Amino acid sequence: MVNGYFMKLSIVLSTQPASFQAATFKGNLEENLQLIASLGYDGVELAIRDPRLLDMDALEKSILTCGLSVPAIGTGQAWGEEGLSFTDPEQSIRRLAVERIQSHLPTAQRFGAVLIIGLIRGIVKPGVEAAQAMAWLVEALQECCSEAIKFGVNLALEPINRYETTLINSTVQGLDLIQRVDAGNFGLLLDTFHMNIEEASIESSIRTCASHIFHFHVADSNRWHPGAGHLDFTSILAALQTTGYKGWISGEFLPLPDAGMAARESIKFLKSL
Ligand code: LER
Ligand code: MN
Repeated sequence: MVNGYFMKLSIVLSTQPASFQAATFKGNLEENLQLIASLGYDGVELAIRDPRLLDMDALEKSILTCGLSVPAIGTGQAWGEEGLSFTDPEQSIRRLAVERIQSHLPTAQRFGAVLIIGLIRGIVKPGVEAAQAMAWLVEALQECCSEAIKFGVNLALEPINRYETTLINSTVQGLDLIQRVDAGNFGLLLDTFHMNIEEASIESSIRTCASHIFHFHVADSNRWHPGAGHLDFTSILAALQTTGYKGWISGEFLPLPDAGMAARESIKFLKSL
């Protein structure tokens, strides 16, 4: 049984044009913010490629005017659109990736948002040893975490399925990475779409990650909105609740049949549980 009061619901909105398909909202920012608020969401998760390209004061004003919070900031577009990563064999690209993550810290601080480390971690590129990629990853994360502490910001690494990256696919690998990075402001972002591919049991993995869960993405098995596939969200959210999770449940799913309909169906479904 899920206690509805534990759910603070947000949804992903891209602040800039992006090729990533599961950024639920793209396009006209003001219209999207108003629609998201009118559907009953409490917050909006911002996907930001490069914070230097945004007028943050104007963005904050628009968000606050709609009565929305910003629980998390997604950073993966710097990989998707620009190829930046913590594990590129080119030292200069690894440096740009670390600097890009650090450039998000004032924004994360301003909104009290978790900073997401998704695909910007990169992949094990051809010719690179897996152990070397892991060493670069740990080093980059340690550097970002120690800078983030100064801003009071937490970082959340998202285990991502094997078809999108070769680095950190599962919660077991994520927990191992937490040990290696050894920083109090470093945790995990769990995403039900990726978990459905990689975990033997979504519920028991959630229970194992427990207090290391800093943020939570929901999409159904087909990456449509919750309720459109075969995941058991009553059971998944009950498992999350037993960990004492006080964070947000953020919709990151395909904008199908369109973003508004998907967002509407998702919140209706989640609130019905
Ligand atoms: C981002 O949150 C995500 O889930 C990944 O699939 C990005 O490709
Ligand atoms: Mn995700």
